[in-house]
Amino acid sequence: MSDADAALHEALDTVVRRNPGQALFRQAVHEVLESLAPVVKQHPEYVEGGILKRIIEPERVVSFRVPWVDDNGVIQVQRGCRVQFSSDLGPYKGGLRFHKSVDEDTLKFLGFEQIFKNALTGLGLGGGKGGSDFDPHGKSDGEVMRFCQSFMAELAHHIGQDLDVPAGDIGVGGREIGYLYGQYRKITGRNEAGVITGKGVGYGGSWARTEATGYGLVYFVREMLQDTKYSLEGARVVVSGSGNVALYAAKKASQLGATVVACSDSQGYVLDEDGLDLDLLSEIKDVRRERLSAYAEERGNCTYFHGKNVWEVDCDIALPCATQNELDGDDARRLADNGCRLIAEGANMPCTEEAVEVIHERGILFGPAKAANAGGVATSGLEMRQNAGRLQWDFERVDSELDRIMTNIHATAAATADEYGVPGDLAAGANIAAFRRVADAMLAQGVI
Ligand code: NDP
Ligand code: 2IT
Repeated sequence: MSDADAALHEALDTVVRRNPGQALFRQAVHEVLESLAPVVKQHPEYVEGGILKRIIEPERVVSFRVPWVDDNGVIQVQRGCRVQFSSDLGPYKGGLRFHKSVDEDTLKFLGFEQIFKNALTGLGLGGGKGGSDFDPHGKSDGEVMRFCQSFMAELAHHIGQDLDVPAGDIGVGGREIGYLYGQYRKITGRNEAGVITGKGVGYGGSWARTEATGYGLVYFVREMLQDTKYSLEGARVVVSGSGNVALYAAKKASQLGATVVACSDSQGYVLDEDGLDLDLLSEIKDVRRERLSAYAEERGNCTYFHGKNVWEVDCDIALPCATQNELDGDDARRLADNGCRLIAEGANMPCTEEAVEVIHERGILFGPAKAANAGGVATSGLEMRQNAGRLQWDFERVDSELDRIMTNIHATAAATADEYGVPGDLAAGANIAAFRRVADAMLAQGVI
């Protein structure tokens, strides 16, 4: 075994030994290390500089109690956490997830992914992730506000515009960001707009941040389809999820001529052969905060499948935009059998390792999350720039900057895949390009 292979094995063994039971974190690290052999062989300085040993250990993990009072006057306690993974390229940057499944494993996997995704944006952002096992479903506005305030009462001690800049993720949208930012201002007594991104456009937010992840995903898909005989025009598209990423991916795909026939939530999926009515979907999910079943009831002439798997719907393009490991090997086989040509990840790590193998075997084009969904955090980076300059760009400017960044990420991943002998493998290309940026910054800054 070469020194490079030995170092890669040792890094994965260390992750497994040091983080017992943390299967998601292991999966995320394995996926990256697996693609690094060619680059680590060519650059022995990465092994000598201890890069692999250092990059798998978060710089800091903060875990804290979050007590809050529900509408019945009963005291509830959640656990909050922030994983500050890497600050080699800039302040820690990454979203907050509120979902009942959140634990340290989830946040380490997401924080690890974020390091590389953020490196690809080229905007000088480190990697982090945070959240809580709080479940916003069915909670009143007052309960959500009190929870956010309690969460921020502790988190405020650990973040700052030059230190760590959170944003949204599952269960954290515009409403939650508003409550979190308000509480940060109350605690610090300062207007420090760049401390959090995804703010409303009326109080320091950026135009197009809400749309950015979904729009960016579809710009990336457009680039993937260049020089192929396929296009978004006339394509039949399925998205999973019906939250922020899914909704705006569906919107941009339809603007570019595709028909988006299905989307889902954790309880089932809706099939609408005429193409989803995205205004109605947005009203039901975003404004009324109701379930997807309500869409089917109001829309009529479409079908809601309770408890069923959205990947059984045949399509040309599949965009998993819900959560991790939501598309497995069998789903990938079924999609391939049904003629699917392209799968691009809007969610973080939505395809299992087996699914990714099947996707490669069956010759389906694959857009990996770190590259394909980087538009959200890239636009957060643009929001930080606007905040630093105390100015606000218009929608068109931010959107065209987002398009340029996504086009550039695609070109970088493709060129790096060619350079390292894995042509067409955008996952390997993205991992290698991102790793090189972070590793070079780590070497330059010494052992810290
Ligand atoms: P939202 O909370 O807006 O929406 C999440 C959607 O996914 C909902 O439809 C939800 O259904 C569904 N979902 C969540 N958990 C599960 C589950 N365990 N099984 C099935 N469905 C589930 O989140 P976002 O749209 O912001 O995030 C979606 C994905 O995109 C996540 O992986 C996130 O990390 C990633 N991402 C988000 C970015 C952003 O800017 N927001 C940026 C880059 C990536 P239900 O309501 O029934 O729970
Ligand atoms: O997974 C992600 O990239 C996000 N949830 C967005 C992070 C951010 O800081 O905008």
